[in-house]
Amino acid sequence: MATNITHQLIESHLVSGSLQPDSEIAIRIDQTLTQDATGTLVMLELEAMDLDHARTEVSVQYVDHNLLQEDHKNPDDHLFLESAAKRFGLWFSRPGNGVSHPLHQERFGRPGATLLGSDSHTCAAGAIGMLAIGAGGLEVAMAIAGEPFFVKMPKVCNVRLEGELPDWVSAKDIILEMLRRHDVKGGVGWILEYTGGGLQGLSAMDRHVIANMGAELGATASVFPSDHVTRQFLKAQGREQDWQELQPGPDAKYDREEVIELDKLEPLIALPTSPGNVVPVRDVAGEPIYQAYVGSSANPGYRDFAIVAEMLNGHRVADGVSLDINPTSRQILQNLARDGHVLTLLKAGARLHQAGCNGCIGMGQAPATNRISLRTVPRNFPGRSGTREDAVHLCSPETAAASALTGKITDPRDTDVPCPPIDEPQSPIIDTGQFAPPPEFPREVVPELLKGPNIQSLPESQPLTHSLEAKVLLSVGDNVSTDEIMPAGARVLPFRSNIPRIAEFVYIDVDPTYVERAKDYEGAHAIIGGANYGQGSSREHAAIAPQYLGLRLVIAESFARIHFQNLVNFGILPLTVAEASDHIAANDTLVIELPAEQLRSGHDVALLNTTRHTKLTGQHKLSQRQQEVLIAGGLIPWMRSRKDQRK
Ligand code: MIC
Repeated sequence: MATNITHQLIESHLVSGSLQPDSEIAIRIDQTLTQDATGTLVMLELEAMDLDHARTEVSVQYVDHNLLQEDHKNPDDHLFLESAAKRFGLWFSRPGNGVSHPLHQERFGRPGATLLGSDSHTCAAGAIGMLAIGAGGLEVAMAIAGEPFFVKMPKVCNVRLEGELPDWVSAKDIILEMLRRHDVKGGVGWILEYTGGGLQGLSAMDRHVIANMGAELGATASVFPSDHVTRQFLKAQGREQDWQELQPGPDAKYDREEVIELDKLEPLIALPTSPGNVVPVRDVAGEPIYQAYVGSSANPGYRDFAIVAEMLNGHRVADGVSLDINPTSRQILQNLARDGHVLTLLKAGARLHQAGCNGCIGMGQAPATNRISLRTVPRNFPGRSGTREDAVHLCSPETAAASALTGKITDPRDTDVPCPPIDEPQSPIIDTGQFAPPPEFPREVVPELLKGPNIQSLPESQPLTHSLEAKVLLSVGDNVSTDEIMPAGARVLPFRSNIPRIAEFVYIDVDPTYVERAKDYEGAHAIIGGANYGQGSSREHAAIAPQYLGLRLVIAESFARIHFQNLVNFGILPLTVAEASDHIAANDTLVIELPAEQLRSGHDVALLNTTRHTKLTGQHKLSQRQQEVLIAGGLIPWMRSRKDQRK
């Protein structure tokens, strides 16, 4: 199978392992990206590792999430990150410069390279023929330090795009079609490789839209070929020299193949509260809306804003609708301004926000209670918008604009405005002014990191003891997202550098008594989950904060890839037990005797439910390396012990 693009990318970066699906491989990482909401911990981790200088080809620290400066916390973090970028030799993208993913694709991404990012949407860079993977911050810190990245070898699915998109249907509808077919866990353990004649009509930023939301399918990565479209994109960005061709070989083989006939697609929409709840827009047309929101890494391109402007040209948004425009980068904003689209949007009544993630992660622009918000963002997990009783629907910019015009959910094919042809500008304004390059001699420039009072060191974790006893403090259902475990939003995000404080918010909207109960209970505790536990974001806070509260064991039917690794990295044992909730309930006490020995000796782990006096068998899917990490109490103590052994 060596000739599909995915295998070409993996083989050229393989440090250890083989391409056997499900076995552990280690790959060399060329580039990393970190953003502020996860990056502060990464920088603290680099400090703990005493790193002298980034060992990658390019590492970039972006500030795009925590932009609201309500008090000292977020700006203190910005200064801390700037000092850390200088100290460790990273590029720094200043607050307001824009969202990491499109910026990275424009400025640094290159076909054929690997990218690891502490953000689940890092996979967006697959749009230009990169192997781009989202991971927990600690693994990105290791990659910055020059260590390889370990991952289970995924299977490769070929998604062939055939034909041409009809008017009013765009890239977002393609990825929503994938979510309609496979739901939020259909991609777990897979890399999706897109090929086919339909690619010709998709720009590099259209491909970004599709690759980005591969995260919502749970896929390890999404990969596109690097072709003349990619070359044109890099040329327009003044980086044609970074282009190289990347195509599947003539006999490329795949573990699975599927076809999307683009001409047959229609506008789609994901209903609350899951990106997998996809239906045709016409099924829900007519529902009154409160907000239409355009922007985020899921629809970041110039055309995604320009088409909205063209549709609104000469019109005004319906009374009572808030049209929120969130430009993804200052560069795109400048191009939209140059071409008159900003003025058109403002005249139509749009509210213009600064370039960044903003409301996509609940950092402002929360919708009113129970009112429908149509968003071009990637996620609509419960409460993620910042409003507990929210009703966020995910759709294309065309559907958002058509609905903003009428005030109700509207299939864009039913508007009386003509479908405007929009192309990406061939000679865009290029703005690199908000990127600070790494200094030549980092350590000399910033000997000490600038830490505001809200920045606290990471709590220590403990090795596995000879017997693990844990009381079940919470039982949750299927597809619980990290947004539910560790909420984001303007209220919580400012504590991303302060684990004791952010721990106060763990599971707050699911069970507001959990934190108090965990604190009152002196011993270790367990959580029972359903299928796809921990889907969504890469935030390691969803593991570290509960660990700080005493979580040592999670039993679920299955786990999302990044969260599973984050649990291991912070010494929390993830086990699967079939129909766990039939055998274990809240308040039961579970005991695992000699856990280290059991993990090392096979994939079955004997569990005792001492409340019900029953014996259960759990399974673990840990590689040998993951077992040792877990037994040591997590990745940091494991690294320390390896260092000590070498002395
Ligand atoms: C997200 O979409 O949830 C984010 C913001 O990109 C996160 C990162 C975070 O939690 O800080 C992600 O997906 O990794």
